Amino acid sequence: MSTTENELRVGMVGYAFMGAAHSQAWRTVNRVYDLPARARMVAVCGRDAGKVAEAADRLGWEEHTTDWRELVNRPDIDIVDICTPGDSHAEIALAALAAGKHVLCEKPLANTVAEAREMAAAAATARAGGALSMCGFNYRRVPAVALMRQLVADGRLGEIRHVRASYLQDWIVDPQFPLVWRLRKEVSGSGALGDIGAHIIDLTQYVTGQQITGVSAVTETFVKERPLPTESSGLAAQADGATATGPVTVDDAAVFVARLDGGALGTYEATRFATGRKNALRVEINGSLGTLAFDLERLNELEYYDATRPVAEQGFSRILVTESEHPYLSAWWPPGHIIGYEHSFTHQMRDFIEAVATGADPSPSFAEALQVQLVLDAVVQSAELGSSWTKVEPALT
Ligand code: 4PW
Repeated sequence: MSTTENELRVGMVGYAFMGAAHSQAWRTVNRVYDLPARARMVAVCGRDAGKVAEAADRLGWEEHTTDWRELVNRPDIDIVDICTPGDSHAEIALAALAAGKHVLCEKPLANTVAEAREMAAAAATARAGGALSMCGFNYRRVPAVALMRQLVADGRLGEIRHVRASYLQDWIVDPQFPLVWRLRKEVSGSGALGDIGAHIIDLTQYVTGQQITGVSAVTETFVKERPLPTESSGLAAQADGATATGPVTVDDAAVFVARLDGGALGTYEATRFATGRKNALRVEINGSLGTLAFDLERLNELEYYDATRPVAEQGFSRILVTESEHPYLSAWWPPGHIIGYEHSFTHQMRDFIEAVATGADPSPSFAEALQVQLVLDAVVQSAELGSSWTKVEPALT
């Protein structure tokens, strides 16, 4: 561990939505968890000098810079946290790994399989020199999801038959919603598929321990042209009021069926056109002995149907995942006190700090995130070929 007095000095690149979520987590993690090292928020990086200075002040970073290369090469930085759009993940991560830094990179790992492969290979090389890396699939760290995985691993569902996952949003239903970076392939790689579909791919594979081996997919771009955005625009952006428009170059929705290597069948739906659904991620697993279901809009709960109980007593029960016996929760509030979206990021930092401080391999590794990228790629290929069955390429070739 390359720390100063058990301190892990963090440099973060990007300070918008994910940067704010990560900052909150870095600020909170030391206060909640008793860890072998403390995170120190040394510097944040962004392209605009004025905005990054303001962000550093607001989010709690000691310093700010506009030069990410300088940041990743600073000797007083141990961890590089990448919260930029996907088009810069590979370049920053490769430079940081080459500089011997531990790297946390937002999902999806990259915009292409080629980039993801290069990143996974660099991560393996850097690992030999002691630098660790992890991809930020934060929903793995929701306690109810971690409990779901434990129950499946304990055999409580028996043989897994069905994996049913959807991630539904509606923030671009209005055709006047502007052409933000998430709608431009050259910046984001893909649309709903990579942004939210990647989460349910990772989550279902994490919970079941099974990997997707093949898919048949359809994708659609419902609104093909949109007004250009104002300079700063995120999930709640405004059009700039002018009449200029540009083409949407990503999918608005992706739907696919899949086979998993443990024999389960999967159905997946990722869309930004589910009117009324704001951030609705749902995963249901049906097994020979029972069913478990998770709904992000009720993230402190897990639905459980135990088919081994006497028939007269069967029925769905609601496990309140709020107790200190549950994953991550013993450090938080007294029993029964709920948590929210942002806690998943604090748990992510907890796990990454723990791994770096003890030298254990964090998960999801870049290799695991590459496998998700290969599924995304198979979905794109299948849709392009008219939903033809497309095998997921193996991560190791
Ligand atoms: O990672 C995802 C984002 O890009 C998030 O989990 C939800 O979808 C919220 O915004 C987008």
